[in-house]
Amino acid sequence: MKMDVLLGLQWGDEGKGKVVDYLAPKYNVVARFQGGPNAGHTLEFDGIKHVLHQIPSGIFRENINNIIGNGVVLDPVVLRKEIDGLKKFNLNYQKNLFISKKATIIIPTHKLLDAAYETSRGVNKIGSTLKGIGPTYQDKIGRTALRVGDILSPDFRKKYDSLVEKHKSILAFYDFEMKDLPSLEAVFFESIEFFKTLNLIDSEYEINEQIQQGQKVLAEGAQGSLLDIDFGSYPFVTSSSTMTAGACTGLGVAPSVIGEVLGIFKAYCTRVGSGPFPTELFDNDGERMRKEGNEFGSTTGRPRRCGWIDLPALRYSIMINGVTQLFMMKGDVLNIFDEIKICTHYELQDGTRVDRLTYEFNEQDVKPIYKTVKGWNTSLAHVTSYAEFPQELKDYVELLEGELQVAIKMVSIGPDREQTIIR
Ligand code: 2SA
Ligand code: MG
Repeated sequence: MKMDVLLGLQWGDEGKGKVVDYLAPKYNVVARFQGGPNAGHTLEFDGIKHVLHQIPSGIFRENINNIIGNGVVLDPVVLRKEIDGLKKFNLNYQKNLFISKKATIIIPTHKLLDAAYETSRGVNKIGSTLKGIGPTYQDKIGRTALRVGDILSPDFRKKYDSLVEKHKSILAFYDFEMKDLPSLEAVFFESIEFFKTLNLIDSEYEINEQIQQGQKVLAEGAQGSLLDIDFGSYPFVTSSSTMTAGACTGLGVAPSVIGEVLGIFKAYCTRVGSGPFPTELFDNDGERMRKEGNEFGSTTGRPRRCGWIDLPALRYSIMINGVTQLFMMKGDVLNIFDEIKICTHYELQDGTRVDRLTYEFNEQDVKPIYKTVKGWNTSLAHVTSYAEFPQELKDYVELLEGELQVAIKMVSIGPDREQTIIR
């Protein structure tokens, strides 16, 4: 009895939502363990496109229990909107959505603080989604946060007011405008009333009991390994543990219970927000990639930075997560290129070649060293099996697999559930 973990191996937006949706029938439980409304997991089926932020991607299957774990930072206002957005699908979320009482709550001033901190960083801004993620995790670690269970306490308003007082003094220090606060608070407290009607549970018991009963659990990661608070390009990271270990602490599941670790990566790279990105393309190829891949933030709409695949970065993510299976997404986006580049090493400023993401690596601009391969340069619209792949695409997949030393079990060649090719 194991819990599988599904993670993004790059900077997020690898296509995790699509894979969870595809794999969901194999699982009884899908659980989110970190992040919050900064995430945007896009699902497409039956001609419908839907973006989830905080709700696990198993929500569209009625026999799957969806758990929002203790490691998540949850915005009640966003949650209410998300649930409203699901109404048209006739889902019975009262039956299959459960929220940990130990998850942390994002309050309106967390969002204001996020903006105040970003403004104060000037040119060194993180590129935060401004959803309040960093300040909320700060309060969690600082032991001052509000948790979901607190909303049921008669003291909730008191606890809230005391936290807001602290936030206001910080906002005043940054000279940050607070005039929107009363209207934000009105919506927040309305959403809290709605929140009380949801299934609030001690999800660590639920999840461990499900595992013991032989139910199959999938932990759904958000963002990506290269945005991890410890191993990402600090400080240009998100504030949570986005790796396999984070699934243990974010759900209350022992490391010995981890089964397969499914690593999701794009056939190229994207990054939204600031920070190092060695293979980033600033030329027309980058622009074409963005257009072809529709690379715009699904939460903020920001254009994503685009570049070629980065093997040292992928190897690093595979190592820190113990990845056992790889899933390559958006292979079809590379259809437009005559030649495709694969970064195999980096060259440091002193001319040495490395293939590791060391501390020093993050501190300087490094030059990517590429191997160039021939592209397939043809549409994959009618491809339904691996055997039908153009030879160059097969070569690309097999080359990556050889370099990464982990099997690529699935290649996605389009957004629809049907365009998912199993090897
Ligand atoms: P934050 O808001 O504090 O977590 O931002 C810190 C950094 O983490 C990045 N980040 C993300 N990167 C990719 N995708 C994310 N989700 C959305 C999406 C993002 C969007 O699916 O497209 O819509 O812009 C995500 N969330 C956080 C962020 O860019 C910062 O670099
Ligand atoms: Mg996303």
